[in-house]
Amino acid sequence: MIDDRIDIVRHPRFVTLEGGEGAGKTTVLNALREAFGADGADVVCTREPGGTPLSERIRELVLDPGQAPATDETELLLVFAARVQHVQERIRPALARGAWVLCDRFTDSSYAYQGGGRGLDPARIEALERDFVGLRPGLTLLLDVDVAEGRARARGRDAAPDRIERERDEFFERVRRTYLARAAAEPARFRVIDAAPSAEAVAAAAVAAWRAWKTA
Ligand code: T5A
Repeated sequence: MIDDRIDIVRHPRFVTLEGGEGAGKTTVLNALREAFGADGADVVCTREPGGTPLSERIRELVLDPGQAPATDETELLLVFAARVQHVQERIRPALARGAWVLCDRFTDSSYAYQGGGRGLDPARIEALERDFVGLRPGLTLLLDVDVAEGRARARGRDAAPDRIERERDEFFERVRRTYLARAAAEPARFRVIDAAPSAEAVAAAAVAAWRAWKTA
């Protein structure tokens, strides 16, 4: 049998932001976009699930609280379907033309939420990553904050909680533990940012971590 699986390759111009609910990724993404621009870099900012018209429609299915309950496996396959489209249609072409890609969440979210949160076997997630994605970030900034604090921040926004935000605290504790375990296992790729201080301080720490990594 021919093994046509793709290897997982880290790309140095692919940067991702990860973290639990309300960690401040959106705030940090805006600061990083400015910093990239100030350095004269061509940068594509995008998010997951989403980033292409089809992937954004899948996002609606995944997060819609009115959607009939999905099985954990269906949820996993939906986020990967969105990711495969996103990688092929948007991320790889941007990297190929020399741009940086800054993405709010990527495959680490699947390990944290579907693996840690839902309890799915990480080996199955890795099989999907290897067979259909084949790409890892050069740098992942993990914004780490206490679950209660992050959830309080997320609740402070106007938007109603989505399907995943309605999960219990224990779910998000497992998500956090999974993220921290992944960061410990891949120290060359991850930088863990303490997301407890003010939004401005967290954004400044994230920009400094990116600059230090870029020049290392
Ligand atoms: N998902 C995603 C999966 O389950 N599997 C997958 O594979 C993928 C890719 C996506 C959901 O999908 C799940 C994970 C998620 O549940 P999302 O919109 O990306 O949804 O994720 P959320 O974490 O829900 O996004 P949030 O908008 O809640 O969090 P952010 O972006 O981390 O936080 P942000 O910047 O919007 O800030 C939230 C609030 O806190 C304030 C902000 O002003 C804002 O009001 N804030 C701070 N307040 C005090 N101190 C700070 N340091 C603050 N930083 C921000």
